[in-house]
Amino acid sequence: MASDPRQTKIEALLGNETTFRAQRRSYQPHLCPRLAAGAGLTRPLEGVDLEVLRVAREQLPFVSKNKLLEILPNGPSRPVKPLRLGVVLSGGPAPGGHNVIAGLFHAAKQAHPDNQVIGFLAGPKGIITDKHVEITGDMVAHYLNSGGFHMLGTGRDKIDTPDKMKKCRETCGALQLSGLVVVGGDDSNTNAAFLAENLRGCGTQVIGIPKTIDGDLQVPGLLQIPFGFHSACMAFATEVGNLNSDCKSDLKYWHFTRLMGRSASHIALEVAFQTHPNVILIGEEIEEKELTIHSVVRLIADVIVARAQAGKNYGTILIPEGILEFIHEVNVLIIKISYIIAAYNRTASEEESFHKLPFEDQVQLIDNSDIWRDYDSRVFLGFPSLLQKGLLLPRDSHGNFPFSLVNTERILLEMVATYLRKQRAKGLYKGTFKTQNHYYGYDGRGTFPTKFDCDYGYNLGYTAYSLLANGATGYMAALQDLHLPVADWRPLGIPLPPLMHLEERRGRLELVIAKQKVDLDAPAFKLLEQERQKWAEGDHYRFPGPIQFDGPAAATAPITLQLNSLGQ
Ligand code: FBP
Repeated sequence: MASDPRQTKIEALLGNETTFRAQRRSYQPHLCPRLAAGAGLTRPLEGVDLEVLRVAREQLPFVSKNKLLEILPNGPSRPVKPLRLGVVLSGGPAPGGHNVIAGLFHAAKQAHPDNQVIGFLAGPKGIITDKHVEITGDMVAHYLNSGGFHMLGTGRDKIDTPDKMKKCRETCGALQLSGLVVVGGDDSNTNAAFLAENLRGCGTQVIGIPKTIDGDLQVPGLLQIPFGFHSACMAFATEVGNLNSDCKSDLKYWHFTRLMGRSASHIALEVAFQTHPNVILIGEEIEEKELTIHSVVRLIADVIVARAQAGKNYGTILIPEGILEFIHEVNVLIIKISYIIAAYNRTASEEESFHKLPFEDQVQLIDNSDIWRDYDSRVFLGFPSLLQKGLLLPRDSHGNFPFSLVNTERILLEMVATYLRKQRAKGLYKGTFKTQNHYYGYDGRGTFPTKFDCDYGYNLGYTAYSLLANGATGYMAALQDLHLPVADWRPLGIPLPPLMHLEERRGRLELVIAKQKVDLDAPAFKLLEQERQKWAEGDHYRFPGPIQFDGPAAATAPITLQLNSLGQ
């Protein structure tokens, strides 16, 4: 029967496929020469001192002996027997994750057509409960160069009990996995280190992949940035550039914009270079200068007052999501409340657990704690109620504070408005203060990857395969010299234990991968210091536009990374 052209047209218009996504699939990511020929050879890379803490040596005695590895192109061909490898996506989604799987899959198939890749579903829980699928060439082709973690899903489960570890061992043993690739941020790579130590018995090697849009998984000199950061920043920069465009046209709104990034302010810094806002807060600077929340409010208000005097009652303000952690008096309360909640929940029944209690009872419980001082109460009660409620939110399974759920931009906006009212009463402010508040976070981490992240993810997948094929375990795959063209990237295996330190989590010190904060001595921040006064006073807005995949605008890398590679 001849097809109905009207129906065909309707199906095309209403179908799930988009031209954009279909077009993206045709791009074959570029590989650096050291990986292009296959698994390659690993050899220790001398000259870099990686120290391991005693506590890491005690908890991870086997993998603590790992030496930094570089990967060289293929040496003499070796017999290869088929391998079965597992991969898990872990933590928040980050654009480029599907290309890590594609790189791992293609490298495995290139080495041996019978090699298999197993994908665990919904994050680490998929390993614990053995929920998996076999990854096929069709799946890889379908998801290539696309955003999100749809192929397998993700989750934040911490493998933190002997029972969970035993279940992981059973799953890997039953599936006869010779390798497991954990794609994740600091907490997921912490999981990877402990898995590597504990899965030796069943013959499963473990490699971590540096992923997080937050950009805080870095190793100075070895790993400049994790994958996903560039794409998320470009998605946020598109939005902020559009706000710049609106406020420069309509001349009437102050846009208070919060950007994702749980702790460090790498995202805000990158988006600032991409868009040139009027105000940019950097958490690490606030911490160094020991600013209180009221001085942060004043810092914003001063720019608003100065611009009003010049007749400019509009502008854009960038607020990193993790800023509260860097404001000392707020962070002290976050740490104390985390401790009190964890201590209380250890003995409370499920029905009476902290977050089942009414707000007033929660405050009372905190007030009664031995570690809570009168001073803490005064600070807490002096905060706007939005912030008070935010500080009590449930911590995640790793003990992290949920910064993404606190409307910091609204809290600051309201505090700035109050301050400006007082300034107006004193005759010091005569402007109009009309505002909009925005949050960009989940949208950016679900965006399509930039070409940079497509290539980066793909090369990381190949690097992971190479490390596994060469017998490595307890390493993070990395590529050096990301500021250069792909042809100059150099694949590495960075041992996980030297990246670990002790960190306060749920009131206890835990051995975890350390987050890297914005380096205030690096060129990028120094250049921001030089530029921002000009951006505050004038309208030097930059409009980066949407992520491109073709033409010269597609060939970009993070600005901060490029500035930092210039040296002082
Ligand atoms: P990862 O470190 O796992 O990549 O996740 C980062 C992040 O997107 C943060 O920027 C954000 O604060 C947090 O996850 C949100 O977590 P959740 O997904 O639990 O809401």
